[in-house]
Amino acid sequence: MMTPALLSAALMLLLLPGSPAQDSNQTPISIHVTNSVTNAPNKTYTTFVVFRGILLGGMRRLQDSNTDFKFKYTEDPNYGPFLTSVNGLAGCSEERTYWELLVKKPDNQTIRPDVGIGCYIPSANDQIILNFNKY
Ligand code: B12
Ligand SMILES: *[C@@H]1O[C@H](CO)[C@@H](O)[C@H](O)[C@H]1NC(C)=O
Ligand SMILES: *[C@@H]1O[C@H](CO)[C@@H](O)[C@H](O)[C@H]1NC(C)=O
Repeated sequence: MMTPALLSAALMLLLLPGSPAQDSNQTPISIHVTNSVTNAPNKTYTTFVVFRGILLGGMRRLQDSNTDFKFKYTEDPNYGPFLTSVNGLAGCSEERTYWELLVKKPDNQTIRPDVGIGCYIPSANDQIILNFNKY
């Protein structure tokens, strides 16, 4: 049973920040973690980027606010941040697995950006798909 105090605290959590889509300087996106190799269940999160902000910023914001979402990346000297691991699952060159970046646009078209998480600038309501895949 929830005490009234706990209940109102829980309500505050629902009503305060964390639902950022309302503010006009925030570009709402969702992040979907999918797995084409093992068909593990999909995970969906919502976050936002600032005006013309990069995807990596939205991913950091999500990681800071949601203990259920974690990622790691390395710094490539030429292309910048390379996503190496999501929610504890890492790509592996021996197994030829990696985290692929896909984006489902509001018109339902899925694109495969020709840049990584440090260069992609999401549009409002982009569904970012981080898909564990083989190459
Ligand atoms: C092979 C390859 C890959 C392989 C690399 C693994 C491997 N062991 O082979 C895999 C399939 C993993 C891959 C993934 C991606 N790649 Co790639 N890849 C290439 C390719 C064809 C050759 C790279 C290479 O072997 N160079 C020779 C070696 C000796 O040099 P190297 O510096 O050690 O190469 C490393 C880097 O290129 C790095 N790398 C590869 N791709 C990417 C992408 C990003 C964003 C980063 C930071 C690093 C990186 O991995 C290589 C091996 O360690 C190049 C195009 C080209 N012809 O150069 C594209 C290329 C580098 N990739 C590109 C892209 C966009 C991606 C993805 C973002 C695609 C996607 N939408 O998912 C993802 C990365 C997502 C993530 N996890 O962050 C772009 C980068 C452009 C940019 N300015 O960001 C390129 C230039 C192709 C293009 N579309 O124009 N890629
Ligand atoms: C998981 O996401 C992928 C890629 O968007 C989709 O094709 C698949 O149908 C989804 N699976 C489930 C169970 O929703
Ligand atoms: C995209 O797909 C969803 C779910 O299938 C559907 O409800 C929506 O109308 C589609 N949007 C467009 C622009 O086709």
